[in-house]
Amino acid sequence: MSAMQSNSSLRIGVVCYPTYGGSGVVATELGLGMARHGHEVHFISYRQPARYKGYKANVYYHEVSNADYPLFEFTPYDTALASKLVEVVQRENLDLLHVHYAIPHATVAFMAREILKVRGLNIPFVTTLHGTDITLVGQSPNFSPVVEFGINSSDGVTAVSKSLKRDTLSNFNITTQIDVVPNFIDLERFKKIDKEHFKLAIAPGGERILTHVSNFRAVKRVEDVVRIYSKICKHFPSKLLLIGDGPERYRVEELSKELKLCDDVLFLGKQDAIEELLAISDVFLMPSESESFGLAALEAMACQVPVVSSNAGGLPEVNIHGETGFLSEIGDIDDMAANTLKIISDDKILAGFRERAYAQAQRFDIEVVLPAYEAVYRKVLAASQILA
Ligand code: GMT
Repeated sequence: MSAMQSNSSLRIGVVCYPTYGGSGVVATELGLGMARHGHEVHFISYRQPARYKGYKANVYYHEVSNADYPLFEFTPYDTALASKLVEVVQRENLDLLHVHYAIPHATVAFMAREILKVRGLNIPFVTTLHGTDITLVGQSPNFSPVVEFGINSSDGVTAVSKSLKRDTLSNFNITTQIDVVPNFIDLERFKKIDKEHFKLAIAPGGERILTHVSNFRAVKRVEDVVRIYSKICKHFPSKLLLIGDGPERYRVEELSKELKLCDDVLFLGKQDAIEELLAISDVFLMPSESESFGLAALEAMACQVPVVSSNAGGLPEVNIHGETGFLSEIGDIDDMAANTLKIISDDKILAGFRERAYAQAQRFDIEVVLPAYEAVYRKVLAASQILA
């Protein structure tokens, strides 16, 4: 049976960053979902993806070794990855590659595809654009011509929101079709669970719990989170949980000290069981400068936590103003604080926001979104077999 037929299982190579970043999480959860749907999935990266733990049927991992040599001041990872792709595609007889985050994965996949062509093999690749590869890093003159080439050379391109598609079309000279396939959520894992004892330990006086999860990069504006909280806690008893780690953490800790909030702001660092912390949260704060989708906000909503966010990028496609939470202009901390107070000041109002946040999260159920990726794979395979 040919791989383009709608019921045949595929052998898919997945290239991603293995870290806790959004693109790595989406790549891993999607790969694992595809494996559950009967496809054979091969992760190819420099480390085992953080969300891929333990044995899973139909899932394999191939490590790219970082060949060190005294001549190299910068180890050529792109070359090592392309060589690994060539090796794995041939040995495992893969049908297609799906690369997440354009830099450098799209051009590396292009390189592998061209090498394999010379060897008589036809292997198409799909590139998923995630956000900062387009809106931030990809804009740099150090990368932009290569990013544009990588996108245009892909056999299929997906973007995680309409907003990211618009940004891609306006920032690059794009000659290929971009399909929008949103981020998704596993509602079996991210759900409201009873963690009352946990809540009591953090907020013994019944205070409301506000939560922020990110990689603490400047684009997340974590300082705004603390400033928003400093306004809220004057009006309503509450605690702030800051989850994650990254370059801005030190500055944010300093700011909390300066604002004398240390007793009520808890820095929890990187956490695996985010859903347990979301289960005790009342509002999720996401004041990002730029956010192609906002996967962390979707995870919160799946746990019935309303979201107070900026209106950056794709956030309005996820967080519906006045329904699942509120949107404000980037940097408008007064408005974000006022909106949070509107939600937390009344049990009934909070319950309504919780309900609607959960209903919205259900629209992004992995079981709804995964077939859209499968459709992109079939389309790309069909086109490449016609061209071959
Ligand atoms: O949030 C980050 O900075 C990590 C980044 C990534 O690519 O690893 O996340 C991006 O991809 C996520 C998954 O598609 C999106 O949900 C995030 O909104 C996006 N981040 C930004 O656009 C800043």
